Amino acid sequence: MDELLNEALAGLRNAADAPAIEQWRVEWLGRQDGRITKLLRAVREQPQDERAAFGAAANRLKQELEAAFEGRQEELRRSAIEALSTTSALDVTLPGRPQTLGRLHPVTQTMRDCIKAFADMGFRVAEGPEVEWERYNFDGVRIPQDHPARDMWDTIWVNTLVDGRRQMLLRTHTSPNQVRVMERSEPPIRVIVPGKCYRQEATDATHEWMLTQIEGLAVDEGIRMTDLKGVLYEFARTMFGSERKIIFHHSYFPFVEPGIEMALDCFICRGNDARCGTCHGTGWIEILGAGMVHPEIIDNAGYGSDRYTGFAFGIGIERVALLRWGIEDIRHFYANDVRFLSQF
Ligand code: FA5
Repeated sequence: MDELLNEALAGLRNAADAPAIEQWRVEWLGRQDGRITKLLRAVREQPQDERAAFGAAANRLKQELEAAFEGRQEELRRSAIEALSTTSALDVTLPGRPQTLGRLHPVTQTMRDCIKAFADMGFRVAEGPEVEWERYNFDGVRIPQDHPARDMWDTIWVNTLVDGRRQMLLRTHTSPNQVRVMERSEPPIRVIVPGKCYRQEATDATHEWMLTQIEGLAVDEGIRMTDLKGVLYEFARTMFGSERKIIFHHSYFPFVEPGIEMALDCFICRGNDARCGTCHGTGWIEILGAGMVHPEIIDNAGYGSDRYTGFAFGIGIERVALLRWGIEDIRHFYANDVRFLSQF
């Protein structure tokens, strides 16, 4: 057995790589035909009085070889790594590159917070298509062809012709969903519709060609302007706290009567810089348009404007995000610069 041990250990020392020690393992410790396995089987054939001693010695030998095998295996593994670090381009001592965790885009975060604010006031969420029909985006909200109000929204049209002319566009606002929601539901309605809109827009600090809006619509008996103002006040308080100043201006949109805009005080110049790129010297940053749904739209839905009234609003989510974090230029949002995005 001593001879066997020496022979086996010498063989193991000569095995210089993984295939070689595997071959050694099969030769010596292999379960079927390994030499030690055979030796253990031979215990039975020994004379009665030598059997116990033979068996014990054979087991000891097996254990010694198993331990030697594991040691050699580890030795080879380590020297293979060391060899790599000196002979190849792979430097195994370099620390790993940390995987940075992603997060939600600041506009998405703001969108979700806005949705939550309205959901808490009883609005449910609906959706509508980004590629929209002209008749929903414009005609359905009282902006027929050749009406000058179409110029308020510089439209990106889809080139496909329907009945010989372009009738599809990238929606310029979420307002077509006022009509879509009324088409498929009955009052009382309290709904918000979030989503992307597109305009052929010369970009500046507060204008992008892709923007995100949340449309709001409430239709019921007895809804009044004070309800609209209350909802918008509550929304502004939730998003900006009670310290920020809010102002309502009169405004014009063909689908509401009367129409208003809501603005917040300019966080950049506080109204003190006539050349401020964010508020243009007005001291106010507009975040939404709103008003009482035009009676004609309520009638077109078949509800009857003698009985039902409603309010609608369209909020610019990028503007809300600008205001809540004091960001000076809307174009940062879609420039894909991680140094900017990772701050939120
Ligand atoms: C509208 O889009 C109307 N549909 C809003 C409305 C809805 C009025 C319901 C009445 C009733 P306006 O074009 O003003 O209106 O846009 C609404 C808001 O979207 C603006 O207050 C602003 O916050 C945001 N917005 C508009 N254009 C841009 C732009 N180019 N980039 C970023 N935000 C914009």
